[in-house]
Amino acid sequence: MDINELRDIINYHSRKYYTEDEPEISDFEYDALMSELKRMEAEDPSLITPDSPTQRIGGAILEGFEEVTHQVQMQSLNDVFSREEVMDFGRRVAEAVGEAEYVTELKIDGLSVSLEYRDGLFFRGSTRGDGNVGEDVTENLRTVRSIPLKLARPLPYLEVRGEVFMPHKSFERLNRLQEEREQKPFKNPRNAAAGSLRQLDSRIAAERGLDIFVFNIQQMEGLEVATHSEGIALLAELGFKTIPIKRVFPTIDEAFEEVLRIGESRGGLDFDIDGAVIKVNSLAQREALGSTAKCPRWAAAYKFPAERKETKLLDIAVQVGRTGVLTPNAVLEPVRLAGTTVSRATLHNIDFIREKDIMIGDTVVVQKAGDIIPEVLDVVKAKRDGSERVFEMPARCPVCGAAAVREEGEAAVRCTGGECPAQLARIIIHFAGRDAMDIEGLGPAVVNQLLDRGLIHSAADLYSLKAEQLEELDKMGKKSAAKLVAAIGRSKERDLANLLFALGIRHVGSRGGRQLAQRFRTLDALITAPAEEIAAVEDMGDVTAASVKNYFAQAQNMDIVEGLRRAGVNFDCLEEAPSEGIFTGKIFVLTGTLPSLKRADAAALIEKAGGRVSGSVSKKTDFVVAGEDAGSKLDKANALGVTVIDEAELMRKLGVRS
Ligand code: 3BD
Repeated sequence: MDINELRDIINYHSRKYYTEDEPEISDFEYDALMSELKRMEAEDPSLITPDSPTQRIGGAILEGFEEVTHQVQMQSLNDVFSREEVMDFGRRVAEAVGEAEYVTELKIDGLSVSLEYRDGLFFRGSTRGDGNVGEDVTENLRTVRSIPLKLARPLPYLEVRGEVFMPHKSFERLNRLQEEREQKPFKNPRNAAAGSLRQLDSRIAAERGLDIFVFNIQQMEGLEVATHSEGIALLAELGFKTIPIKRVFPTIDEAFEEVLRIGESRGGLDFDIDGAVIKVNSLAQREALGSTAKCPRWAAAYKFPAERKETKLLDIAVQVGRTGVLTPNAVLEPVRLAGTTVSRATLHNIDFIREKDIMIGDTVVVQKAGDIIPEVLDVVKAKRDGSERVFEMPARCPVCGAAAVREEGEAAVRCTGGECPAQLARIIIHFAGRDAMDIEGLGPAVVNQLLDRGLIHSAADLYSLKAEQLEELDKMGKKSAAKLVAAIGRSKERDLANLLFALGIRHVGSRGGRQLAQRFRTLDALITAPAEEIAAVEDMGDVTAASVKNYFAQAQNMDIVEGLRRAGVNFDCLEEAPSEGIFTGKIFVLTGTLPSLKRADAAALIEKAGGRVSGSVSKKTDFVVAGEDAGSKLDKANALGVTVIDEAELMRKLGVRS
């Protein structure tokens, strides 16, 4: 088959599946077509086109996001909270333009983005930012399957606006994965979508299952429409997943009735909405109504109140979290709330319980707002019958029995047991993680068994495990036991950067581990380094420095370090020291378009001379290299008094004649 034909066929089925939710072929058939396309493109990469469905899996890794100045401002919406306010809105419209037709839309709880197409091809996607300047997130948006890379008709230019969101299904899968990787779960789908859109590595964004509803034409060349509903119909025809518009309402009262219906049915949706938007349909009337500073006068957003219910607080269960924090959780008589049955809710911390005077047996008010996790809001004291009991936070960790203490100025009560199984499992799973020691096959199931059977008491003990011991574990055969022993052995060769991250020092992430390794070169040099020297390293500060010092000051941590040393774990930075040159120790930020150098080339030149290129301007930045259309990074540099130079100046410093 001709490659163009194949691509069109896949794009057609992709649209059927992701945009219209009406697949015509099975996943299996779809995958087979994709494999064939990948094979053909691999054979001759010159056949890859920007609208190829293979270009949606991500791959580009950015240093930071470029700024995008929106040609048409991305406006805000006026919020209304009651029937009266909606009617006031309708009256103001009628006074200005007479009778008007309305449409009612769901208000998706996501993030607003702009999508731009030139000659029918998607060329840029950006966040709303402050409405005037946003960030270029094209690479991440390209991975959203419901965004067409090529329009059904090649308009010269089109800019549309839509709301990117994470469907509940994707959100639940993501948080399951976060848990498996021992990473903090996202609080709600909105935060998860925001985090995904701001990934510098688009492969991560690609895996997050984002979706979009397009709701506005910002600019269009080559076609005209007279009403919003026509505009939305046109966008659907062009291949977008559009915000559903049921019908046009001849009066504001009827539009508001639809708002109430939306509110009642919202529990049944696979995504979060936080309200409904009422809009005037005629574009001529919109023009006549105009805008205030930020909001059009022709639209109003009705915010739904968060759903709340009363139920009985049966008990308070204390959980030991992954960081050793003891959290009180409400055990509730199950209630239906915003579409799900709720039997657990957070009580935050002991201060909250005391402040609200909440007792076990009380009737409490629970709320499920934007967040998936319900919370106890308040107590209904009038419903007490005298059988209620005061709750006390346990003085000992319910898992290991070690003292549970509350640090000065913190609301959290923490388990102090350095060997608390609840924490130890977490620490060791983290130690084995991909960015840490990368021990494949050492997941939660294995770690828990090793701890339960007393085969290990710390990460250092992993290195004395024998294949015969591992074979005894559930679901572990001879082969996987041998593999695991080999993986543990290989981890001894990991870089100091990975080891530092693996140790789980508070505030030291994988990036921080790398910075520390690069700077101090050996673990022993870091252990003896004064706090000021640590704080001076890029990405570090006083808090991290104190945390590093504190970590190595603890006897049980040094026991682990010594255990690792005895096991033969590498304590050195293997990565080459950054090249020495006139820019050694200097941090650069690139912004705007340089006259002749590509960004990557400028970065390479700087790094070759020993400098580092960072994505954002801070007090630690030494030079900002600014080109044409430099935006907020330049402003920030000026505000912080950072030296700003141009390409010519950079070349002079490098001793290159231009
Ligand atoms: C939605 C503005 C107008 C084009 C301005 C009328 C405020 C977020 O589903 N229509 C929608 C949705 C949002 C919209 C407009 N229609 N603006 C709309 C919207 N169906 N969510 N928004 N937004 C989008 C915002 N975002 C961040 C910060 C401040 N405002």
